[in-house]
Amino acid sequence: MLIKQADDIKSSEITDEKIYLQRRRFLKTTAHVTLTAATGISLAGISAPEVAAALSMGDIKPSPLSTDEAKTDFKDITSYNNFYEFSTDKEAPAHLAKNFKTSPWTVSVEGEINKPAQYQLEDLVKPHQLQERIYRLRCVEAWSMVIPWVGIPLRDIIGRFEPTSKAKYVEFTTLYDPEQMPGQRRRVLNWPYVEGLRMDEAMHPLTLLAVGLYGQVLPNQNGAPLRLVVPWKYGFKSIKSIVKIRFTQTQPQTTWAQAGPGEYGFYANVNPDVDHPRWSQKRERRIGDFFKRDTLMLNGYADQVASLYQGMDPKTLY
Ligand SMILES: Nc1nc2c(c(=O)[nH]1)N[C@H]1C(S)=C(S)[C@@H](COP(=O)(O)O)O[C@H]1N2
Ligand SMILES: [Mo]
Repeated sequence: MLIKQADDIKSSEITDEKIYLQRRRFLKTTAHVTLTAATGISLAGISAPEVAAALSMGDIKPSPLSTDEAKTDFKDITSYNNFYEFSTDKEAPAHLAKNFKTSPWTVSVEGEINKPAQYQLEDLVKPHQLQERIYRLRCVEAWSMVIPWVGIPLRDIIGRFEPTSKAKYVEFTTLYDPEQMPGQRRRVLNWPYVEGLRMDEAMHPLTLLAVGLYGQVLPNQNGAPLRLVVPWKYGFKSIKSIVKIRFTQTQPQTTWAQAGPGEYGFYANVNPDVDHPRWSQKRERRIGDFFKRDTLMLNGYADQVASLYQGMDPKTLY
């Protein structure tokens, strides 16, 4: 197997990287810590400050692209999940993904690029690039959350792969491992889960590759160790546990568009004026709220991304 050498890492980054690795390792070996920290009950033998230090990813720069809306509770973000590889039940992934093995993690980068390679996660994501981005996430099922992600803009790593002029789309694939992912033993979806973006969407400054949330390593149920976040699109575009990134000339065949071509399109832009065939998309329930609220055009990111879709009919290219 060809492993990409971390030849372009400056020595100052190595220390950061070590700390990041140590924290990943620590979290892996103490599966209960995350929940413990969230509930405020300390683990036997580990003091509260030690837990806090272990969970913290260090100095993560807050991004000006964050929303200042109230964040959804950590407990809700990590116990109400859509992760069909584990279960179609929203409470189940938190339990079923507990022992999911996320280290070592290799991402295969392929297709229309000059530098195809198998990257170790630590070679793709440099700790000094990490930022906190607080984004709204709007699920196609009409609920939403506000999540403080830790990640790096996808565009910051795409450049290193040197896409050729033929690269028009980027396709992402989730791990296929029915031994570890019990939901994959049933054909509820066409496994592995595949998602895709047009190149300009992938290169947009808002598009994030997340490795954490609430200042700590991504919980397994939220798509550890590497997950896409595209805040102006319905949640299903934000693919979890990515093992492959492929640059293509033609539009990728995405899992949800295959499962229901009349219901889930390739673009999946949040649009209150385009109903799902079986329900309205005008309003949404923010998890933790009692009353529903209006869904915003492009999930509130229209100023930044509406220009990407100029001249496209949102009803046919949904
Ligand atoms: N591989 C994979 N990625 C996935 C999903 C999934 O089932 N499998 N569900 C999607 C859907 S429908 C949503 S709304 C979000 C939910 O992310 P969260 O559980 O971190 O809130 O993940 C998306 N990414
Ligand atoms: Mo979703």
